[in-house]
Amino acid sequence: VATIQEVLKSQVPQKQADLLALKKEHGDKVLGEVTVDQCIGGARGVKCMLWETSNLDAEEGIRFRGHTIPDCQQILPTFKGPAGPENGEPLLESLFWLLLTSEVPTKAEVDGLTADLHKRAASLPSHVVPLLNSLPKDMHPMTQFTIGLNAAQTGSAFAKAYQDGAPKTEYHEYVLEDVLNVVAQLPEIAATIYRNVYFDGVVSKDTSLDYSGNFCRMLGYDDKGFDELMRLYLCIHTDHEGGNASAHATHLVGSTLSDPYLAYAGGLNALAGPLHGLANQEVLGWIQGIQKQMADEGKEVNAETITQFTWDTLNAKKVIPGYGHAVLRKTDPRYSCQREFALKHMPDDELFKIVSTIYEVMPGILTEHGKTKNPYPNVDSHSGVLLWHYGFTQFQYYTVLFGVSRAVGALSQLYWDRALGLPLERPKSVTPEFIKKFCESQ
Ligand code: AMX
Repeated sequence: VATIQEVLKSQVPQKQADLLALKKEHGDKVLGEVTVDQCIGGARGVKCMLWETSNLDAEEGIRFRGHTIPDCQQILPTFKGPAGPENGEPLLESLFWLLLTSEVPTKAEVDGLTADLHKRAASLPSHVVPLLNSLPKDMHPMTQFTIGLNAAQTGSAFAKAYQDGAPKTEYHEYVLEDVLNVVAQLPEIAATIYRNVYFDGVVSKDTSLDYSGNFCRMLGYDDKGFDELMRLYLCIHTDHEGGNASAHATHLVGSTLSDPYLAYAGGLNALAGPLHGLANQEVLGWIQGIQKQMADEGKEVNAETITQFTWDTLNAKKVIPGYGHAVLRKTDPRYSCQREFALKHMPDDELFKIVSTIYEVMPGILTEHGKTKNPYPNVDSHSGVLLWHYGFTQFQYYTVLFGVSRAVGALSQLYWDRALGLPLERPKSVTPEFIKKFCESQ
């Protein structure tokens, strides 16, 4: 059975040659132009970043190495073994393999990766958990998460190799070590925070399970339904092409040859913003806001009262969390697959019914409001209600789960950034005076 390191090693020379050939043949072609609106408006739609692992289509949504989420549910190995929805959701390790190598792994290969990650988890530096234990319980879990990951950076193989004078051509070998170690170590950092903030601080492992199952035990959940949810959750949050803030931040920081620990800590800080990953906590807060107000007013939460509450939010100049997207123009397939999961496992859940009613009315309201380019729900609109169903109600923590998953996509790409020798990222900025002068001279 091949290891992921062996598969990657055999792929690197060809990929390097392919990229060189692409540059040589097409290096001077124009991919697009940049308007003043785009320059001022957050570079929306500007094609200026290479990303291997996934691609996002505005209508169709995400493809991981060319595979949609429903494809992945058909072809990737599951906990029970062979691929296929009858055997449950894909394993995170299966998707990790696919994102890194672009190949669909066998169950034996995935099991090898699971065992390797369990082994690597034990190398979390011994000062990290005591440091996490010392943090104030009211510090936001995402802040604790980046502190934990930054602290684990003392174990970086790449940082050491760089100091020891490793040649450029070998960087990616050390980066791969770090990428695997970070992914392996994040569950313990994340679970320690959860157990510290909300419970007794005790983290128990079960390495007879897969990555997600073991993570659930570490968080303190022992429920096969929740294990399956976590497998799906961790798969769908991994990657969303390169331009989103967490992936882009990881890529940018890594381009300075910061090691994968520091680079992904940058990604986590971006994920912690309410317009990005923190939206999953905001959604639950928003729904609770409706529930409380309606309870106070003796009213039901239904299409009519949700509509009123939505307008109140919009009129207060706030966004509706979980709706809208910078690229997508249709319902996010990550939303749809979570909805499928809910319909299958919890069709009568009260909160799910509220989320469904929101989905019925929100696109119409946002369209009438007339601002957002995409009135449909994104991934964060649905994830919280599923967690809540299994008793995971500490929604201030939800973005940490997103962060465990996003590491897999952002760091798979970071491996290829170094294997392909991609350079320091450094776009050109311009002053308002420049724009004015330049445009007036046209
Ligand atoms: N509610 C209210 N207004 C919204 C809105 C929403 N859900 N989504 C967009 N708008 C507004 C914008 O604030 C902007 O208003 P402005 O002109 O006054 O500045 C206008 O509509 C145009 O925005 P856009 O081009 O449609 O979106 P964008 O690319 O600038 O931003 C996003 C995308 C996701 C930040 C935005 O849709 C938003 O704030 N959504 C709510 C937060 C959210 O769910 N974030 C999670 C996204 C997924 C993820 O990263 N995990």
